[in-house]
Amino acid sequence: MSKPFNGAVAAYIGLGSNLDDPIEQVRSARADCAAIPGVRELAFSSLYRSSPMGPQDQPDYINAVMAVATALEAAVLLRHLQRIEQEHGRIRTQQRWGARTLDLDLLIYGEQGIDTGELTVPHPGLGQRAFVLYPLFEIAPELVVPGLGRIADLVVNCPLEGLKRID
Ligand code: PH2
Ligand code: MG
Ligand code: MG
Repeated sequence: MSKPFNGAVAAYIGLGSNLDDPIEQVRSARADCAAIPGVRELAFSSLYRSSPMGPQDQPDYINAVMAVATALEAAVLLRHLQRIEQEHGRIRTQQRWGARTLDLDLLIYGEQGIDTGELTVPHPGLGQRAFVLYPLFEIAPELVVPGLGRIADLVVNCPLEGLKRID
């Protein structure tokens, strides 16, 4: 993985989709994220397939993790991620953990712990979710997750739960 440019922060974005050609959703979302002004891609994981966490009456998910260098503040980056979700036809429903065309989660933003009403970083649940931890470990095996510790330790304590790398 290449290094962030001067003054930039290394951030990690979790991508997920289980509707409307999920592989293509994730691939094109990668390009959309890399095209955000003030963002540069550092690394992108393989794509992974997993059964849904949450309601089971929905299709399998495709997940990946992207590392970026960014000069944007976390809240501004989040706003761009929400815009891209909208552009991918994301419909927000009342159902928790329901199916979606595209989910972009700001997983980690430098060393920062952020907890405002709209944004919690590191992302809650990151430490327990195989579909986040394994792709993250693939691209950043030396990473220390703020507040949670070494990614290598998190991964060994997280069962694969049927997660499969698909490329
Ligand atoms: N995202 C959800 C709900 N359930 N399950 C998998 N396997 N992967 C996801 O990305 C996922 C999920 C809501 O964000
Ligand atoms: Mg999510
Ligand atoms: Mg989300």
